[in-house]
Amino acid sequence: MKNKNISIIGVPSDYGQHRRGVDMGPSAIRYAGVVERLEALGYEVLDEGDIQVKKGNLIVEQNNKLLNLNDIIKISTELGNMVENVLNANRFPLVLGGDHSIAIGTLSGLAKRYKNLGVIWYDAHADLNTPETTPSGNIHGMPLAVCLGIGDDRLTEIGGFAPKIKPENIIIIGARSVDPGEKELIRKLGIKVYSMHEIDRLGMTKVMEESISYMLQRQVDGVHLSLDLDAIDPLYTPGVGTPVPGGITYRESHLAMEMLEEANIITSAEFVEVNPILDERNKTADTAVALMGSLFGEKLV
Ligand code: HAR
Ligand code: MN
Ligand code: MN
Ligand code: MN
Repeated sequence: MKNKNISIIGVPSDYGQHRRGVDMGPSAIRYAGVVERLEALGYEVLDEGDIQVKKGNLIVEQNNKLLNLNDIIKISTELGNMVENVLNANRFPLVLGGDHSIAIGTLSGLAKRYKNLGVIWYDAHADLNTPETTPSGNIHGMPLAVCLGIGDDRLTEIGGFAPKIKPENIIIIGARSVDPGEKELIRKLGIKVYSMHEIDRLGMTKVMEESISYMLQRQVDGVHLSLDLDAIDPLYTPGVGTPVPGGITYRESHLAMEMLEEANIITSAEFVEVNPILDERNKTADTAVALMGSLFGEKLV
């Protein structure tokens, strides 16, 4: 990584989905040794602490297509400002979730700086739902659509402008649970997707080679890695709220991170959906930190 100064931002939010515990994700990742791991690689790591998130019982309303909207607006706005400040200090933002709705905040901060941002969305899901297509009302199924300016204005306009990113600058890797409305949007917008089918067929090496050259061809001014731990097979990351079998392996994921590091294209990252309550001995947070090791240049030998 070119930037040797990393700022860690924790976002202990579980407002984007129904299962409690993902708000403890940042703590679990810290316990798994993220700061020490990155410092050992020669980075100057500053833990900025957590974004303030109100604790309490989530009210699960029926027929609500935007659950916990107001809390998510508040968290996203604060996170966007924080990410912007970190970029202004010329530091690398490393955001720890929290459920994937936090990407709305991360991207709103990144988009202030990067006008042609590339996004690698490493996920079992496409997160392209809208209030019209959502099967759950959970906002963690919507952040990629929101960043494209599609969805409720109160979310798309966070930070004061929309859209944050262009459809042709996105690559989704690991998809295997995609809703009908999301499939339609992928086709309509021509979003590049390497589903599990393409990963099986081409192998991760080719998938990453193609992804890296695609980003270079797009002449992006930065690349954000949004890594949802459920992209990886639940064998290795059981501590996620919406596990889907048939995922990316542990080694394939390391290979992907190693290739991104060699290509030197990543300018920000977030690791989301770690839920310690559903986990086995902090395995998922350990995997997250191990993958960060590879992303930031750790070598096996
Ligand atoms: N697509 C489903 C929905 O919208 C499930 C989304 C699950 N999401 C995540 N994020 N874990 O990737 O509710
Ligand atoms: Mn909570
Ligand atoms: Mn996701
Ligand atoms: Mn997911």
